[in-house]
Amino acid sequence: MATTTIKVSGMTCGGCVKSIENALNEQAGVLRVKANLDAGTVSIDFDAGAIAPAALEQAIEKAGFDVAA
Ligand code: 9UX
Repeated sequence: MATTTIKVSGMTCGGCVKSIENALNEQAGVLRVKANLDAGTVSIDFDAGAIAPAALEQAIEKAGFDVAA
């Protein structure tokens, strides 16, 4: 298992948090998602053999949020 923390901009309310968590939880290989609204970060536990970190970022962007560098 791997863990990554991604900085997300545009995550400004509890609804945003839910949207991002839902988008990530839909991805095969994602085990656990925890978004931190105050910090603007999303921490994700995932199976590195099943999904690449870039795909996690793409799922966030597809949900309408920007991933910070
Ligand atoms: Mo609340 Mo977050 O309307 O986009 S869901 S700001």
